[in-house]
Amino acid sequence: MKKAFLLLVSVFIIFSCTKTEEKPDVIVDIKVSKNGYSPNDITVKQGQVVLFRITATDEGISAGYGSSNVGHCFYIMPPYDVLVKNIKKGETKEVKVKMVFPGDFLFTCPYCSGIFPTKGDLHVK
Ligand SMILES: [Cu+2]
Repeated sequence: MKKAFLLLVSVFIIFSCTKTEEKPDVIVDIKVSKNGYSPNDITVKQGQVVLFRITATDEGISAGYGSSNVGHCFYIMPPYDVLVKNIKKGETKEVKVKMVFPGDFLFTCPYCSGIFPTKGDLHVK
């Protein structure tokens, strides 16, 4: 029983997102609008805790489509699988991520990346 619990906990740690409450090593400020992310090419070091602060400078595509899909998102694709959603115009949202996986990753806005160039590259070296 205890073993099963420990296994469950480790599986949770491995597959849960890489969000953390640790102190950030660096802060990355990003703006997002229908023109995309700025910057859209970000390099951080593996092992660092990065505080991403994402500010939306326009309303995104979903204005008027109901309250659940408003604003822009900041989604780092798996294995990071970190999603900050509903960043409204003028609003800044934060997320702290421990950069445990090396490699090149995409970040995107699931709401509007099909229409606008809201995509970026995240390099973890
Ligand atoms: Cu968007």
